[in-house]
Amino acid sequence: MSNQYEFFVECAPGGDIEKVIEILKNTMTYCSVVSRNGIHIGEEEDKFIPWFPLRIRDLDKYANQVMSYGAELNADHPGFTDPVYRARRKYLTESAITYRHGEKLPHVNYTEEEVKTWGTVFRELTKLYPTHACKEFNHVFPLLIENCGYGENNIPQLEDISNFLKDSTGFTLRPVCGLLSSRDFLAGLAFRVFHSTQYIRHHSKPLYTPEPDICHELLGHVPLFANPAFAQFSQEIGLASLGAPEDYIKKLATCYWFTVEFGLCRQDGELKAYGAGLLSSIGELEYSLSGKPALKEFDPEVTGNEEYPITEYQPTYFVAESFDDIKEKLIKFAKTIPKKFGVRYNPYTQSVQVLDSK
Ligand code: HBI
Ligand code: FE
Repeated sequence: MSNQYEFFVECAPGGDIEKVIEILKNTMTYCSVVSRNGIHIGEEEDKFIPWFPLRIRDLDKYANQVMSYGAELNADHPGFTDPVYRARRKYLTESAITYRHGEKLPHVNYTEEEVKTWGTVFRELTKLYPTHACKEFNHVFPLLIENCGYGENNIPQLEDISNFLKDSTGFTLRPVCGLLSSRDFLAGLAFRVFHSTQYIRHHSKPLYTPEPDICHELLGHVPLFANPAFAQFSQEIGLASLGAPEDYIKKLATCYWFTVEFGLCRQDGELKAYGAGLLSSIGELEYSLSGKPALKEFDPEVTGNEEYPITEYQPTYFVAESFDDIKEKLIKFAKTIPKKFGVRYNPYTQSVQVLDSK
C-alpha cells in the first residue's frame, strides 16, 4: 500500500532487544526478526528440508523436469495424430530444455498456421477484455501491443516480453516445455521468474487446450506481471513455497490456482477477472462473471483447502478486494507454514538468503 513502509533495522547489542521486538510486533502490520546467525540446511536432525533454488541460476537445474506433455502428447490431445504438430513440439521442447539462465530467449519463427490460431484466440478475447478484465490488465494490454508486438497477426516473442516485464517489475520469463511440479513452478516465482511455454495449441481446436500454451501465457499471464502489486503477490507465493512441506505446497498451489489462474476481483462495485485461466478462455471468462458460479472471499486458510476440477469450468471463484489485500493475507498465511527458517530475497544478487528465524 502506498502509505506503508518497510524498514530494515540493524541493532547493536545492548538494551532490552526482546522488549523492543515485542513492541514492534504489536504495532506493525508484520514484523520479521532476522538473525545474523546463519542456519545450516542439511544439519537439521529431525526435519527434512526439500532442496530449493538459492540463486536464479539454480532454476537451470530443474527446468527440464516436466511432469507431463513436453514432446509426449496424451492420446486425447487434439494434436496426438498430427506428425507435423508433434515434430514442432519436439523442436520446441528441445530448445526449452537446453536454455540456460542469462541466454537470449529462443526466437521462434511461427508458421502461418500457428499465427492464424493465435489470431483467432486474440480476436475473440480482446473483444471481451474491456468489459471483463480488471483495470490493471486493461492498462497494460495496449503497452504490450505498442512495445512487444502483440497483435492479431503476430505471435510475440518471449525475449521482447521478458525485457518489457523486466523494466516494469523485474519479472522475467524462462522457456519451459510442459508442466512442472507445483514445487518447482512456484519456486520460480520467488525469483520473479515465470516459466512460459512457447508452443501453441493444435489448429483444429483454436478455442481449446488441455495444457498451458503460448496463448494462455501471453494473453492470460503476462499482462499482470507488469503490475507491481500483482508481481509482488506472485513473488510472495513463491517465497512462501521455498522449503515448505508438501501439504503446504499443495495449499499454496491451490491459492495460486484461485488467484493467478482463476481469480476475480471487485472494482468499483463490479466483478472483474484477473486470473490467467479466465483471461485466456472465451467461454470461462464469460461464465465466471455470469452470476452462476459460487463466489467466496479470498482467504488463504479457506482457499488453500478448496478442491477444484482442472478440466471443467470452476464451480467456485474467490474474489479479491485488491492485489495489496491478497498479498497481505498471503504473507500472514506464509508465517503459519511450519518451517525452521525464513527467506529474504536479495534483488541485487537475485538470490535467496536463508534466515534462522521467520
Ligand atoms: N507448470 N509449466 C507450467 N505452467 C504452469 O502454469 C504450471 C506448472 N506447474 C504447476 C502449476 N502451473 C500450477 O497449477 C500450480 O500447481 C502451481
Ligand atoms: Fe497458467
